[in-house]
Amino acid sequence: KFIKNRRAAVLAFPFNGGQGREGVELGGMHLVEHGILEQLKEMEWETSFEPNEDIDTFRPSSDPDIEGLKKPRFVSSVTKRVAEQVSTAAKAGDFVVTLGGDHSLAMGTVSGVFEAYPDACLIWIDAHADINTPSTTDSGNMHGCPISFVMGIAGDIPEFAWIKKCLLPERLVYIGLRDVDPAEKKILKDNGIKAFSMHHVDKYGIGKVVEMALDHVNPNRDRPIHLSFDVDALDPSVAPSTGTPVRGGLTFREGHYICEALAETGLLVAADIMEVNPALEDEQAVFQTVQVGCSLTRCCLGETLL
Ligand code: HAR
Ligand code: MN
Ligand code: MN
Ligand code: MN
Repeated sequence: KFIKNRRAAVLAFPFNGGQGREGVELGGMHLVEHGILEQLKEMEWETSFEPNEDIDTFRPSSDPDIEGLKKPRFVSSVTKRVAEQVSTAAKAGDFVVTLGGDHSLAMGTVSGVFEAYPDACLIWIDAHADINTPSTTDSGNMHGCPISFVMGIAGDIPEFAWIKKCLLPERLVYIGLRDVDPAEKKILKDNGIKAFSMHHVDKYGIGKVVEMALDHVNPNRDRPIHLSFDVDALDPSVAPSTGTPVRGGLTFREGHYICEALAETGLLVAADIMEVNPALEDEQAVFQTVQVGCSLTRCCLGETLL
């Protein structure tokens, strides 16, 4: 009902400025080289593709830390561009697929989706909560902070003044968490944010967890859904080529089930596939990670097993 004309806008952002490891900027193009655009066409989606090859021109000549945040101006200018492209495509009724790049890009994808669909909800699949504020982050890496900015709890930083407080705590739900900083646990608790960790996946099974997650953020099944999928939510045996792998993650099927079940609602309007880093691990590991990135994307766009 939200997606018109079965058109998918695929946006790649070759960006690594939200964290410290080179190579994550190559993730999106690897999915494209692996054939994601042809695969979506095969599924009868009309596709457009924007590679954003000029992203390095957004890098400021000087970018000192702000409140401990690293490369803040670079992150801000790139994610502002992300937000513009995402909201334009979403307002046109396209399904928006954003290929990272690191997860700081979600400052832009969430801003863009909620600009087009203010009543949307956000389902965040990750080993990490990515909700650190400038005052709580230990690393200063902005891929650990995007949610605090779109939720309006990051404090007033002029360089990020373009970001609107667009995400209410009750419109966010997490699945897959297992490496959450103590200060982030407090933020989740203080804001009453719903989160299903790997403990809950073990306890209830992924089918029940997805149902409970939807019941929380989308009880009447009438809101548009934005899925932000960090491939490090998957177990490192499934998606090894990523910058911050954590043991004990989602299985191959659990990851795909989430995408299939959300596609099945008919409410999914945008999907981010983030943190694929083809510079990490061996050739076989990279192939496996890129391949799983492609198959998760296809599931988001409605691929089924039967
Ligand atoms: N919580 C840590 C930090 O803020 C690590 C988070 C980063 N890793 C990610 N994000 N890939 O999902 O630095
Ligand atoms: Mn390559
Ligand atoms: Mn993440
Ligand atoms: Mn993560």
